Amino acid sequence: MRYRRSVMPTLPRRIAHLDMDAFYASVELLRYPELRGLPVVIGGRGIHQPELLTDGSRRFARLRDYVGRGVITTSTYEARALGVFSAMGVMKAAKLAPEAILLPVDFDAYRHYSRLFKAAVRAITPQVEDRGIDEIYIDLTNLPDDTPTLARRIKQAVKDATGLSCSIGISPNKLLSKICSDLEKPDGITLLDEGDIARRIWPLPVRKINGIGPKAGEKLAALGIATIGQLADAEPALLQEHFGRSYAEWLHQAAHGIDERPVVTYSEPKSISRETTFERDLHARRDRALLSEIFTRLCTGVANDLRRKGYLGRTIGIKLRFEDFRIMTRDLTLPEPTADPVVIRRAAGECLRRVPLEKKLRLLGVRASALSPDSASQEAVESPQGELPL
Ligand code: TTP
Ligand code: MG
Ligand code: MG
Repeated sequence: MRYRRSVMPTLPRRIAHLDMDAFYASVELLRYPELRGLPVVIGGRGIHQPELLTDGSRRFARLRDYVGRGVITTSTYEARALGVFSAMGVMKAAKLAPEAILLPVDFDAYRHYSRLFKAAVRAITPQVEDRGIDEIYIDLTNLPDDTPTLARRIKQAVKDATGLSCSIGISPNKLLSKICSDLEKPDGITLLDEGDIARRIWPLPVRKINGIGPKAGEKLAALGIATIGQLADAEPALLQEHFGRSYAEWLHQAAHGIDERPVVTYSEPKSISRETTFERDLHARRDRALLSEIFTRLCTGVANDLRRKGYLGRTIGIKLRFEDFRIMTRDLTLPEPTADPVVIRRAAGECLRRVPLEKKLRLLGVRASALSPDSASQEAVESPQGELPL
């Protein structure tokens, strides 16, 4: 006997793509607010670090001072107005905008703000797909509010958490939303449904479709296909001849704004741990010095992992495996969450004292759980030194 699948009314999908505005440059402007409104380029090295002068002001490097083969990671919109964009050689950019400010790249800072903005959105909904340092997809379908309200709320949450602006595109799928988020940058909200495809999407160049790279773009251009609309009109047989069946089918669907891919969420880690199996079984007393060294290294490793991933842990635990393979765990919960290696080492040490250690040990592990995102950064950014807490 066959059962019919129960028919649930499915809501039309509402998928958002959020992309931070001039991301690396905007993070730098948080610590150097005096550069707001100026053409600023990120792509320098350590020697281009701003110099703090005795009167408290800073001296910044200029593009014209640059010698070398580096490329620009990004630029402020003021620099873009002068023709300076991502991936351009810095020396070439210096010809276009010699007076533009040049700052060195600080990936740790950008990763830190990346975690902050993503955590802010995840506090609104966990339906978030991470797509790299400055962008995410968000599935809004099952949220109760209307789409413009949600878009404003998400942008405000990102602003409150980071001080940064972003642009959001919302449509029935990821493909269209990715295109949309770029249409009204910076600080934009672009809503689009199927009825808008012909007017807003078809006039755009084919390269605006995520998945049509420089090579496919050139091949399409050679076929006289420049816009998404022309691609939508192209003969399927012609596309198949030049691109093979599956890519040709995808091109056709993409040009018609069809994309069924789901938003793939990633769940936050529940714990972060490090463990090691010893080369030979160790005795708690006789191998005390070595055990202590390994134990400290594990704690430092957990602390570093927490910091790198942007979490604090409140519960610290240990795991032991004895020579007879029995496993024992102990943990304790701290009054405050931490990523401090000294605090973690002390807590783990207390756990260890609660274990009888007559037998030899095969394995030792340290774990931090009850994780929370580490958002203790804003104060430091606003501190007079302007140093990021990294
Ligand atoms: P993007 O989102 O492409 O650019 P953006 O955030 O700087 O500017 P927009 O307002 O147009 O979104 O990239 C995000 C970050 O990735 C960017 O700030 C720097 C880095 N990046 C590179 O390092 N090299 C590149 O070629 C690009 C495109 C980006
Ligand atoms: Mg961006
Ligand atoms: Mg981006």
